[in-house]
Amino acid sequence: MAASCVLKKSDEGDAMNRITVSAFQNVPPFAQGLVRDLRVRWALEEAGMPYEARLIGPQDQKSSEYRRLQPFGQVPAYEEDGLALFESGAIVLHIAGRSDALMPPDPGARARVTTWVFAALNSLEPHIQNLAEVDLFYPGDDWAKQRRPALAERVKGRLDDLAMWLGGRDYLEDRFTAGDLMMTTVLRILRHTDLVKEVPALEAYRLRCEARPAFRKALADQMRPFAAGAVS
Ligand SMILES: N[C@@H](CCC(=O)N[C@@H](CS)C(=O)NCC(=O)O)C(=O)O
Repeated sequence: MAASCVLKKSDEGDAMNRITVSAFQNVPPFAQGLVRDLRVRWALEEAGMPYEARLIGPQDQKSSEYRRLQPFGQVPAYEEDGLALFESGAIVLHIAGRSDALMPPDPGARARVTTWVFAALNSLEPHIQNLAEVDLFYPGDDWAKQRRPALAERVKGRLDDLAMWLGGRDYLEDRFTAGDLMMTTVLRILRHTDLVKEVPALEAYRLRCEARPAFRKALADQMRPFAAGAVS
């Protein structure tokens, strides 16, 4: 493991044995409830692992101290016992590896969970994110108007494929796992559209996962600083 991924003893201080997750002090309304620390908070709640949020702003994002935790200055970054991780998928899988609540003990079933986490992040999120960026950041631009139909078609195709997989089942596998957690947070990125609502099985799946107490708690904890009007 690269030295920059492991905090030295002298850096640990009272952070020893504590889990810390970075999150933004404030974000615009379109991003509230979508920031990717939600995935990590949710996983920790499902696993029953206490943590502290480290709220950061633009200056922190640029600092060399924070870049040691997250090379791109993004959230979430995760610190635990001298270990520093970034990338929400990697962090969720790390947590899932330690909790049956997110990943069953059978090796084959664990590999299936990993597969679904990658599917959410590689096969759905890029298309969904591209569409969301066009809609949210460039709605009036001619190039965006020309590009949007093709992006939306690609997303619809993926959503239909996912609904076909789900068929009549409640979760991607035979129970809730980290794969469902990740998939739900990816589907949420489409909340400014009706694309998920238009596929009733997927909408029911999203609502089923979001009804979990761990999700409600994680979401409330992400939103609280925004509601309090924290400034960065
Ligand atoms: N692939 C990364 C993406 C992280 C990411 O995009 N974070 C956003 C918030 S949701 C961020 O920090 N944006 C600010 C920036 O990129 O400067 C992950 O899943 O952790």
